[in-house]
Amino acid sequence: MRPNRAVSFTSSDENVAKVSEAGFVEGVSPGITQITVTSDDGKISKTVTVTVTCSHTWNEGEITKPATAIQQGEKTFTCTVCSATRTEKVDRLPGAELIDTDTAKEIGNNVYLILEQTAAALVALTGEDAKLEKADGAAVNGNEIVGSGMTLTKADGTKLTLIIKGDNDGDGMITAADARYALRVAVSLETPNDWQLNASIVTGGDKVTAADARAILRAAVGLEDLKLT
Ligand SMILES: [Ca+2]
Repeated sequence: MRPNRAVSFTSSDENVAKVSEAGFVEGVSPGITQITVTSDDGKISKTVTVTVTCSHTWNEGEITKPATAIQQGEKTFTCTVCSATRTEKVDRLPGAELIDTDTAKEIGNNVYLILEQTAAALVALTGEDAKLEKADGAAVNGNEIVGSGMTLTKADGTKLTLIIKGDNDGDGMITAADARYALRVAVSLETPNDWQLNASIVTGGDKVTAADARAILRAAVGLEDLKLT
């Protein structure tokens, strides 16, 4: 009887899978490799394709999109073995219940409201321990309309700066005075702070222009509703 023919095994990519002298295949990392068995005299050769998959060991993940009061955030997990990624949604921050997401959006800690609300109504929405202050730190009377620049502090300490689009003087109403101020900003006669700037930009972009002043004036006389930009 003839002894078994001697053969050797090779893997075309040992970073994907290795093969032992006896022909046992061991996966190394996800990918595709060719395992070839060749007789020592070189006359006979056979190749099979081996696909190595990863069962994934996820890391602790990192925040790739921070949650805000308006939008969910995103957390991305990376497999420590094969570097594949997956994402999970992160809950919105406290304060979201205040906001009609169809008519408001948030940038950073500034919450943009465009609905007129009294201070009492807003505080009632937020919780009885919420505190509403004017931009200068003065208390707000419950019957006052919420104005731009007011700070809403929730019971948990979350602070939100409220902005009513078009209301750049903080009285909660859109008037010719707001339009005039926007025009003065547009021609560099005034330097707005952050909330005044945000309240004045009503037609898009990142600068106050004459178009913003015009839109605010039209809103003041009821010709136009200001939309979030
Ligand atoms: Ca105003």
